[in-house]
Amino acid sequence: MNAREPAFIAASRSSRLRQMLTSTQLEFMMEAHNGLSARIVREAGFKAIWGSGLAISAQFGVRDNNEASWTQVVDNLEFMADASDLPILLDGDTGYGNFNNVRRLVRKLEQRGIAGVCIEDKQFPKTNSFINGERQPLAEMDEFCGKIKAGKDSQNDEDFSIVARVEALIAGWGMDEALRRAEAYRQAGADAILIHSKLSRPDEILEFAREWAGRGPLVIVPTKYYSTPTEVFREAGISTVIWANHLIRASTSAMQAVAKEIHASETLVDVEDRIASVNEIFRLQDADEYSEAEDRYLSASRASASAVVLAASRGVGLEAVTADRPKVMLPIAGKPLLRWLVDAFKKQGVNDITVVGGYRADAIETAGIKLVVNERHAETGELASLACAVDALKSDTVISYGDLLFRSYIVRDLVESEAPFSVVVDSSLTEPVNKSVRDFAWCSSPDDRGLFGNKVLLKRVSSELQDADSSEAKLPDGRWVGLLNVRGEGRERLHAVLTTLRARPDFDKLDMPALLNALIEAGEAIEVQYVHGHWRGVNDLEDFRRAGDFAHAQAPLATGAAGGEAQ
Ligand code: SPV
Ligand code: MG
Repeated sequence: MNAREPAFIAASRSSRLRQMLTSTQLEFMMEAHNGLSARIVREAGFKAIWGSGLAISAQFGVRDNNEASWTQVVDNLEFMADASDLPILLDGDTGYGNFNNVRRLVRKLEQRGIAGVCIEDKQFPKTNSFINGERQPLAEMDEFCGKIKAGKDSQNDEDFSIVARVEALIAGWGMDEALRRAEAYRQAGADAILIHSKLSRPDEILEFAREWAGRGPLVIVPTKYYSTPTEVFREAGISTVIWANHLIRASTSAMQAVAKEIHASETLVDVEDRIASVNEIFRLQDADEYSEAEDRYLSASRASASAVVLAASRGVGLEAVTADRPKVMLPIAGKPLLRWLVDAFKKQGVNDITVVGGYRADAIETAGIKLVVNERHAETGELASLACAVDALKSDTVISYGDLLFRSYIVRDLVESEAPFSVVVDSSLTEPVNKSVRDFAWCSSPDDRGLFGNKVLLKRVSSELQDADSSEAKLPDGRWVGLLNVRGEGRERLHAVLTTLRARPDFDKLDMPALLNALIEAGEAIEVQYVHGHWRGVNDLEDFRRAGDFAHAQAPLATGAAGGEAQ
């Protein structure tokens, strides 16, 4: 069983509707006309929905004259039944034809989980009872009884209900005719009688109820005699009251007022707080369930769907150009450094990008990214920033420094790696060319281009060339460029190691190499993807100056000097 399903088997919708009709207490049904309103009716606490012909026609923008075809109505009901688990009683007008159309209607309604149908004794195509009701021809009584019998004979679910609606009072045929018809319809098998009235007082309904004397459930629609206290219906022994059109009317007033106001004011500012928020719409659509399902079903098949970009620092050595922005917002060849990075990720299908800002996070452009802020950026290091984004590590994730430019194949190869952990190491940098070069990487074997494709593992990353713990001072095999891909089960292991590190008193000072080394110490294999140049880090003014040339060379149709040179 699905974990979301309740442990008990809930009564079917049709049996719940039947119970409402036959119960001795007064019950209520609220109109709905589409999936959203059906959900709203359920949330309001109603036990059943009236699938109003008037309201469904109106939301399609057509008249209540069978202008919408019966299949269009039934398709609409399917959305309503999907959006709400309440029983729905369809206002099936005259049954859309003769006995045969009623048979087919009942079967199709059952297939779509509709609990019952109400048919009225007028002729097809009908007109709403409140428009010249007295001019409308009634169906021949026996023919209508045949429709009821045909409907009852064709239902597979014994709880499916057919409600017979008597229009004799609407059409001016009098009380006796109304009672005569109601009795004939009861004997034909109707599960309840809907007695309709267009008077502003409930007199004829109450008289009918008295004469009817409890021979079967009575349903009423007090649209016109709305001011009658509900207690009067209860005392009259009515089974069910239908509030038949109040949601379509409520939404119409709201839409008219808001449309008029926005048109006149040419701004949204005055209406925003008075209408449902976009998030409320998402909630009614059950958007969270979609996100959960996406995590369950999509992430496994994606190479890598998300990235965390560490962008909290101002940039040591870049103070002259970062007074009003963090390093990642420095303009490189016409766009911010961060935008180059984000565009490169998006090009490889890494669309869910979380940027951890800190210094002047307010200046970070947030289009296409999620921004989280490490409020303690001034006194903390990279791992504290990463910890701010742990929620983003729900799918396969590339963790990246924010100050990188690279050729697109580097990210493509990284996200295609099957390993739980993989990093990019540049084998062209094995010596400290200047003080900003850091993150030297020692690997299980050097970059032997002849053995391209061989599995190489990371052994250690450090900014110190001399390894204090090692007896031999071996030259590094390259430099970690600041890209780590975490895939599949690697995510939980990274979480575990991060949790251990967080318990350390010096956690606030730890950087990404500390995480890589801790993973290795915990026994994790971190695969190395060697590159030879083809990337740039922006660590000082000199890097910043040269980054523009590199970026230009990556732009479409660039004629820059990227060539075969190791950029
Ligand atoms: C409907 O809601 O479409 C009805 C009720 O049939 S009434 O409009 O009152 O006829
Ligand atoms: Mg109707």
